[in-house]
Amino acid sequence: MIKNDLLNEWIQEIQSLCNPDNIVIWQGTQKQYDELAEDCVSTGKAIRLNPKKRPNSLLFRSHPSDVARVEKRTFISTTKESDAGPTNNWISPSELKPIMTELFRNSMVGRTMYIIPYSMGPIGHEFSKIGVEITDSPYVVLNMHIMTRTGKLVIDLLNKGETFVKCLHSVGYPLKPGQIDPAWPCAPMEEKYISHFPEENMVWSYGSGYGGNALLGKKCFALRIASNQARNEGWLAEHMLILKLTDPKGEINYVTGAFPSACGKTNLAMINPSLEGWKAETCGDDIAWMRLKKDGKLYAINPENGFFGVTSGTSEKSNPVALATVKRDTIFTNAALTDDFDVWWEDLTDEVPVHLIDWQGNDWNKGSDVRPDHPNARFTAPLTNCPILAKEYEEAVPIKAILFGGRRPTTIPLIHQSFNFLHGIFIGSIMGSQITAATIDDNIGKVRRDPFAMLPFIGYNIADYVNHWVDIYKESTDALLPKIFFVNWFRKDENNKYIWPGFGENSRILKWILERTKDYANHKITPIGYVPDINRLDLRNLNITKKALDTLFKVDEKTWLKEIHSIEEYYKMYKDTLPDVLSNQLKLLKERFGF
Ligand code: GTP
Ligand code: SPV
Ligand code: MN
Repeated sequence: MIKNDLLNEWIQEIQSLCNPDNIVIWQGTQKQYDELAEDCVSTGKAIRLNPKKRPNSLLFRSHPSDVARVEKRTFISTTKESDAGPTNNWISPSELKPIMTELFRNSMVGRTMYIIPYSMGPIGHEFSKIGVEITDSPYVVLNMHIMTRTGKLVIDLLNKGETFVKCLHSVGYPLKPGQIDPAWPCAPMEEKYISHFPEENMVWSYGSGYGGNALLGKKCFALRIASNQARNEGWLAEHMLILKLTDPKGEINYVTGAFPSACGKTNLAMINPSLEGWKAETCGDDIAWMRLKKDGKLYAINPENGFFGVTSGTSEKSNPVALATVKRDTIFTNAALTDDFDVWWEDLTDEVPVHLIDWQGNDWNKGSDVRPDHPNARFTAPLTNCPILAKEYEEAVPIKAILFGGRRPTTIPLIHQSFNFLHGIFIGSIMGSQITAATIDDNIGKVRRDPFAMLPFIGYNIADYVNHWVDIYKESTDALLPKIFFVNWFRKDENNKYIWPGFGENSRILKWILERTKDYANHKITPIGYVPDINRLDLRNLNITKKALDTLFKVDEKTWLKEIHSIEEYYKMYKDTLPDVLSNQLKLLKERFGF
């Protein structure tokens, strides 16, 4: 039993509402993990992978309707609609709570209810916060065990009366007596609700078992609820990787990067630099909690304890570090299964296997026109499996540069730097990117604005969010704050092929960025910001044509005139709440172009 009155009252309330058969408190031990994993295998929910090839690893297959986050069914429930703002789905708590209460009523009949106390951030760290997830999904329990810090030390904090974020989750599939449980129970789309009540630091998630919909410590708490807490408490909760870089002279710098879902955070966080003498180490790959310290610098920490990474595109060539990370102790979701009980996904090997079992459990033969893995198939692996995990991964580290980025086949150069922090906020606000398979959407591939890579994750009004960045700026100075950059690894040529080789070659751009943080004269001035002077970019041993380079760094007036019109259209969503910083910066941009 946990000795925390608030928690116990809540557990009792949920128990009588959801009516589970059993209750288990997650103690976070390896033994408990192994037993639950075995239980999932013996009940057909998971497949144990070949222990000789991939020790202690499982494969889960989700229901075909439940394969990614569902933004249409994600809600910010505040008393006032204006507190959710123009980018969020809003329902008032007084309307939403009765609907969801009826869904949760008896939703855990025939199931076990797990109580998972967890810490986002190292247990007891000044940046960290506690959450408790109640769930009826053993898949969620196993994943939360890897993705967060669970166990006795967290329970000790709760025993001392520590406050916590209440996270309630049910797959929404109660079992009648004798009814057989499907491998991946979930509710139909229109019954799914991923709901946030920031006024109560509470999350209610019903009907989905997948990723960010269900592992509530991740996007729901560490971004949507935490962004709210961050605004109230004067810090930032961001969708960012944290990377440690050591240059050939031994100088250490840390950078963060905000790219939308499935746009390269994990890959940059695990970069294997092609530039000789450079060393990269991972601090975090998806979320950064950042605070100004007394020295005026911005410090970042990774609140997570694991990786929930995209498998697609991950190979020995593109990301050997990720492959080493998932060698063991890993949960795979929606990858294909090989004949010798290992996993396979698109691009893993040049040689495509002759026969596989696809992610839906069907036979698959080489040459088939459907892919055997799901495009949003994922791995869940502990941070400590990462061979290049930075020794400071449990510390807050000072950030020299913030990279924004997205998938833009046209318009945006490979790299440009903002003139200053406020201009950087503008660049963050206009970020665009192609929609990826990380969310269920009919428009995959279409470019949409995804400000700060936070469109689906800002837990409050976007105008207040932008102004909060300005408030952070006002607490410090340009000289001390990180320099802000925009990268685009995804520019395409007329044959629809990526122009830039990406991955390890991105180290060339990182080198230029760190030089810029020291004001080296390695740049050219353009109306949108500083771009590299090609002669000062380290392109040694890189096979790239002059034509490709020209395209990668081109700031084309006609294209930008269109882009500016598109930004003006987009900013209309703010109505009369457009932050001054954005209208000022847009005006300056037009002046620089002479438009
Ligand atoms: P989330 O976990 O959804 O937040 O995604 P992420 O931002 O961590 O993206 P991730 O690093 O997993 O990359 C997503 C996809 O983009 C993978 O298929 C990668 O192989 C591909 N990718 C990553 N970096 C690059 C790059 O530099 N160039 C190219 N062409 N593809 C990349
Ligand atoms: C993302 O979509 O940004 C992810 C995967 O990191 S999920 O945890 O499902 O949100
Ligand atoms: Mn992400």
